Amino acid sequence: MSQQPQAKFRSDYQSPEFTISDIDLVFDLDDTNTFISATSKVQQLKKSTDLLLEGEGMTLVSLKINDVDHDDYTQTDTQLTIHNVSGDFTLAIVTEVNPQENTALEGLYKSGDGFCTQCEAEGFRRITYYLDRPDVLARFTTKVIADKKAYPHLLSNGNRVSHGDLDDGKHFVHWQDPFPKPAYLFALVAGNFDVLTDTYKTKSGRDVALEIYVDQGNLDRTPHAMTSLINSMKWDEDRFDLEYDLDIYMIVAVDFFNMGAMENKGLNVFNSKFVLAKQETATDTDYLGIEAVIGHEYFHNWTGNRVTCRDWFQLSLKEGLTVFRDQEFSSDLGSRSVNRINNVRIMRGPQFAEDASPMAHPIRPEKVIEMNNFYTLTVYEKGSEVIRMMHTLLGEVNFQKGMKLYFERHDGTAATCEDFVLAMENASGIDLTQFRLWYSQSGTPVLSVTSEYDEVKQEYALTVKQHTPATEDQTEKSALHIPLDIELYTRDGAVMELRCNNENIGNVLNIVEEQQTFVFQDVSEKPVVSLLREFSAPVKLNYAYSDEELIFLMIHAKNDFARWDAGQMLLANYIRANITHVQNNESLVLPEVVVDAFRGVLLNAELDHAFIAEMFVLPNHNEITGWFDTVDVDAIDKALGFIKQTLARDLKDEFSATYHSLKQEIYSVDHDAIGKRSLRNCALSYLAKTDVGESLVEAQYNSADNMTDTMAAMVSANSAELSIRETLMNDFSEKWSHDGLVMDKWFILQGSNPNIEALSTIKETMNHKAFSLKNPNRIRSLIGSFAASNAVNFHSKSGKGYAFLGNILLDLNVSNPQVASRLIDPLLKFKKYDSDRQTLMKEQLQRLADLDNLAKDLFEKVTKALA
Ligand code: B3K
Ligand code: ZN
Repeated sequence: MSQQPQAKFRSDYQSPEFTISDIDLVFDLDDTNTFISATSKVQQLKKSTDLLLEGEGMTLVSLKINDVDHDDYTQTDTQLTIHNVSGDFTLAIVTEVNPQENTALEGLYKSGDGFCTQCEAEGFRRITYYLDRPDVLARFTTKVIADKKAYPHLLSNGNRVSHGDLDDGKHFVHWQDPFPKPAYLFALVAGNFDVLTDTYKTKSGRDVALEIYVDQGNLDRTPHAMTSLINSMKWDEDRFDLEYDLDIYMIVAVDFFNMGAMENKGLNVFNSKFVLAKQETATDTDYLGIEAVIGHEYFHNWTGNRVTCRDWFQLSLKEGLTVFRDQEFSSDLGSRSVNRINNVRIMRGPQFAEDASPMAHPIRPEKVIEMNNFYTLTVYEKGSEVIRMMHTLLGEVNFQKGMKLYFERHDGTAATCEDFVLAMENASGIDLTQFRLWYSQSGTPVLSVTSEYDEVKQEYALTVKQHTPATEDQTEKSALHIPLDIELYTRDGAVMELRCNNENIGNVLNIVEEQQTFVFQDVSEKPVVSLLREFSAPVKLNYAYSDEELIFLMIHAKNDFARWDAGQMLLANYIRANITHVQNNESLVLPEVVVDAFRGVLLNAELDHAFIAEMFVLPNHNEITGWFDTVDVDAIDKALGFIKQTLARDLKDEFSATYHSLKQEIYSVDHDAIGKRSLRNCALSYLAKTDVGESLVEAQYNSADNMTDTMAAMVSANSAELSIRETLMNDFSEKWSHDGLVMDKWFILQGSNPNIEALSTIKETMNHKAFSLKNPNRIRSLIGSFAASNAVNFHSKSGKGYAFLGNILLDLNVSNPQVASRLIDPLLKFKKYDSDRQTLMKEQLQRLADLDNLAKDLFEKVTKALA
């Protein structure tokens, strides 16, 4: 390491010394020598006469102040300081960049044959020297010049104001964005696309042109994205009273993209994975993912773009809130319970794991070296849970009043998380003083609940203790304001009224102390309590439920989520017990009453198909890892395998009947059809573990007319290690090797192959013609799935899994540090494993730490982990 990367602290925030009100950009696009001229109106705001601009990885060609060459500046690798400037002036800078060589996919780069940009968080500084911070908002105009034949479409933010032909076969398009914006929302795209167009009439009657740009030949995979966009626009009007503001909304799908999508003003750039879908190529999960991500980016237009973040520490202001909005959108359009279940799985699995890792941070981080490292599950998903808790405490009406006030106060500006909470507080009159701690305290709180019934007094007492264990970033923790949603049931399954201090109360208890007791009156019999309904707070719950109580709740709880959660707790009890049995060489057990409870779910005709399928999804390896201080990888695997096998064996007839009764003759993607496929394929995954597995899986693969069913057959063959697996894998690869996006599904199966020879196959797979270490989707599919969801092989005692990942990380450290920094996460969690494994994992981290060109993305994580 030549120079150690420096951390920035939230507490050091200073408002800018200068600002920029307008910037005119001209791009002369070329694969290797692109010239960018940027002319900005600059205003001095404070005393300093040194204008400090950010900029990296480009050549400064010229610099003028008020049209005059200016050479009074100093330059480093990352900054340009222009001396002796004051008042209002015009700054004209010309820079040169090489998009072709930009494999980090930040700034301006080539994706396939086209050009595109990614500027969040700090990519604009790779295009020109600029005040690249979110609290500098400028009006942008952008003129894009490029060869007309190769790049017939030239796109940027805002409205197209002029276009025309130039010499040498070139042409230009001039764009103007009337809304002042921070540089991270800038975008440019150039290429030769097919376009799907439509229009949307807003509720005030304005027509908005909708355009979706995709690689040529992909038009038949765009209708679902368009429908999702139109649904998003309508939903935001109906639920949040928010209307779109420009005359055009464009989405471009690109194949080379570091994340899911980007909400650039009026010109979203998307990973093609979240745009392209048709029956033959996309699964139901893909369809739902597209709807969610299209919604998410669209909702950013208000929560992110109209009101942006003052500084990057406030990221959750836009991300937590926008995730909350997209979750609500998916829940309003589809199944609320299935959505909630899946969001909670992410919290309890990978988000809790992040809290327990060296990267633990509050949803509003205090200290950052590389901002891209903080686009995390904590900022996004836990951030959304924090918004959801406010929604729970305020109710929909007050919450919407809060939103309205927030926009009245902050539209067109850069705001803070505190601004948001204050708006919620002022609009509702509800005191959120203690609640604010959720923004600054990291870690997963643990709620330990005990209960006592007094038959004589007819009183039921719940004692709730909260404790947040220390995290690697923060040792001292205080009591949080936790909304705890509960319900009490009689033996017959009737809901009891909640009476405390002679008053009827609602379902949400306010936990604000380290220990609190709630005494409920007029409780005529010993109740069964349903706790943390809807996962009303992002906490771990400890309560000594008996099997009988959990089975009771699986049947009688009034909402689906509580029923599912009871099922999960019941399974958890036996997963834990069997892990211990494996370790003690005892025989494994799953009592008949438990199997019967699940049989009851499968046969319950009143339940939604999709919901039943969720009931049968066992907690995964990563979630279980979070239950222990030290993890026994092989014991978890055996315990999970045993439970799946036992349910499969004992419920074989029921699964079989379910499987055969849910066959659909005609394919459609409505929620009912998706639910049926989901349950049928869930049954298949269990039946794959029985003697009919090979034939059923083979028959389904051969007769499938859609990717959901094809993949379900392959996933079943993969996880049950059926002998048919090889045949199916070969057939699929022959059929789809021309299509990287479809092949990603196949790469995931290679990466997550439980067979003990998997790693050598994965290494061979890297030579597959559809694989490329340059493409983030391919890397994540093959290598990401191996490191993150192939526990037994990744954590092989030989250390070969770790070394393989280490080698890949050495490569990506140079070519794409952002992707490397996501991939490294499983290695950071070495403290969870036995000492031999710890040594092997740390060796790989040390190899990286020893590099003298370690990217700051990896530097931040590796140094934290090894500290
Ligand atoms: N705001 C972008 C994410 C940017 C990530 C930068 N490393 C997409 C989103 O959250 O909508
Ligand atoms: Zn977002």
